[in-house]
Amino acid sequence: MMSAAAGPWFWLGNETLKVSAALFALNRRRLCERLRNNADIPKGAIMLLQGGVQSQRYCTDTDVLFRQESFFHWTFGVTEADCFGAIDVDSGKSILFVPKLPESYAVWMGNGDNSSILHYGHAGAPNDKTLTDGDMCLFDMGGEYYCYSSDITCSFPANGKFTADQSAVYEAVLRASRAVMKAVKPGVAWPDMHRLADRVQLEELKKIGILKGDVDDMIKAHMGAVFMPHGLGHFLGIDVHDVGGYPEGVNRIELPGLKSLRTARDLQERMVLTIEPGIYFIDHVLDQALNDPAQSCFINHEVLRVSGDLVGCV
Ligand SMILES: [Mn+2]
Repeated sequence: MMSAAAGPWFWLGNETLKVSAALFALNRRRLCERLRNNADIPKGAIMLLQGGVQSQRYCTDTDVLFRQESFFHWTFGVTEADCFGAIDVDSGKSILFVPKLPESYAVWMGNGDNSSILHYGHAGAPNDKTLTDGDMCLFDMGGEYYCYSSDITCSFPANGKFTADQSAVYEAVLRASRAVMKAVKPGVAWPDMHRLADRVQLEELKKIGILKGDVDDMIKAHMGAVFMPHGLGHFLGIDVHDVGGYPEGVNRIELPGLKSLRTARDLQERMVLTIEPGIYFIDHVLDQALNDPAQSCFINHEVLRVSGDLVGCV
């Protein structure tokens, strides 16, 4: 193997093997040479390879464990799903086509900087960053028993001890969670629970000093979605994001944050939902807010810069 060669490599950290990207460049060169020496291949041939496709479990939004298609891996060494690759056989020039994902699709598992990326860290794109002192860890996980799902998200400091900033943000999220727990009951509208969590978190961020101004005005400016750009929670059942969120007559609320809710229904007895508020410091979301005068006026820029970097997510 061409391990530890110069240039980019695949590496899972610590004592694991570094595999140089040069290996795949070599594979492509060998492939082109063979094809050029093959009388059946015409001049000017272009080879197009399709990488492995990410699929979902039946009609759910749960990903099936992704593993790259073997020929594609040999040729390009790409771990991501849904790519294509083209190679000009004569020149050996290759082009990799990667799927265009919306900026907001960036996971619920990570550490350090990555923990504020929604849906980061799965088999296809493992969270391979080494935990360092001072990092926050976010685990979004759950066991399944006899096909019934659970969802237990937790945040904790990697070194076992919160910094003052981390603890303040953690407490803010905990307060939001407790407030919703107290208010939730049959008959309440789920979007109102999301709004409640937003309000508590904004009040707390104001206390911490990251935000300033009137909380009602912040809500009108959709500041909640800057720090919690996802829905408050979702139905749990045989699917982790269970069905029935938008039956006929229930419409999605097309507003920041609220539009991500997986249901906008009034709650009924026997419904099972997760309550998982969170505060995330996501660079591209914060940049948007900082560039929008209607939102940036609520942000204490200096405090955000310092605390945001230190906390990442809770
Ligand atoms: Mn969840």
